[in-house]
Amino acid sequence: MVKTHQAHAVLVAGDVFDSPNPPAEAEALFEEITAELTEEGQRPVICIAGNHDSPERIDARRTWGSRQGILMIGTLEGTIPSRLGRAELLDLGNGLVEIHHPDWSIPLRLLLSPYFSPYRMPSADQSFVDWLQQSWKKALESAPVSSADTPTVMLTHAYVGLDSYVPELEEDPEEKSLKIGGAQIIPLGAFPKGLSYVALGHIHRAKVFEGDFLIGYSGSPLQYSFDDLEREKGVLLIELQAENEIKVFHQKIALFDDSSMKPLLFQKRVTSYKEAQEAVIYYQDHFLKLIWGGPKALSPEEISWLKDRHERLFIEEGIFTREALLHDSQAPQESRFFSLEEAFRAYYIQTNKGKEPSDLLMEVFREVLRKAQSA
Ligand SMILES: [Mn+2]
Repeated sequence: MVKTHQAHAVLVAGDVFDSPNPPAEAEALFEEITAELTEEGQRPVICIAGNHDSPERIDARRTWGSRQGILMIGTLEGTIPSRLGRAELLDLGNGLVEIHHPDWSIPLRLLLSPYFSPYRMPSADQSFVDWLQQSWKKALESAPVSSADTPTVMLTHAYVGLDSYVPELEEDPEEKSLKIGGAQIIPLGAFPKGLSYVALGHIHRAKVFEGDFLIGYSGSPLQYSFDDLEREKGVLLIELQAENEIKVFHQKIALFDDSSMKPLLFQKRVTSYKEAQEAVIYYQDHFLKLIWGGPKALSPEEISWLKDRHERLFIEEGIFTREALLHDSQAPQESRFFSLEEAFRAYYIQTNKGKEPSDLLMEVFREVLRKAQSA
């Protein structure tokens, strides 16, 4: 993709990893991919930490990829390497850097603002947003004046809230929320003037806000959960043009247009056991969620048949209402769904993305049930 569209640089707005302590396998994959993206130092790859990352761990790689063209920033402390593959990197302070690449017609300024937990704020005298805003302003204002044709792009990981009620973005369920309590919601108006573009990370769906300048979430390039089924996964291609004034264009590049990439997840509603069996065979190579819409619940034998044939299968059973069951003359009087235990199990599966409750949880539930019934 970077080759097809001749991207000059790749910006990764976090999260880099899913956890503060990523497994070795994830780190190896990351190293492999970034190395491929840079094409031997040709194309800078700049990553900042997100809320899932350990800032210190990302910082530990600050100089690791300098010769290859990879810059990783976890915090605003510490020194910035002076090289980025074939490019020269100038540290202008407070997260502002300037990249000079021998093949580029203009330099690029980047305001790097890795995710910062409000718990780390030096003092409580200011609101988190005010404090962030001040640090961004400080970075831009204390830097030497740039030539008029140097664009400044900001890279940050944040939940952007809307000043006026443009439809709100939903955070993805598997993301650690940044909007609970409201302290970490960054209003669109908080971003400093003088930027050409703000590249945001955190929300899995692509979204570009147009105002004084563009502010955009590229969204995650891949699907990460069954709540993330949108097939329009990809990246944003930002084109910065400097001819007296800076023009910015953006274009959404869908990953699945590239034939080597396939969607990972499928969700399918089935209404008969036969349909469920067919889906399980057909979608062997994917994560599959079957939403069961049949007239009565799948039997434990049917469920185990399906699960035995698919390693990455999730089954979501609807809760059957008492009425629906009574109307179904086929339903035996002592239907499984009349038991509270089964209703709880079905509810659990429905609200936990197809995950079965653990034996321990079911045991606790039965215990509570016994106490309630004997009370
Ligand atoms: Mn995040």
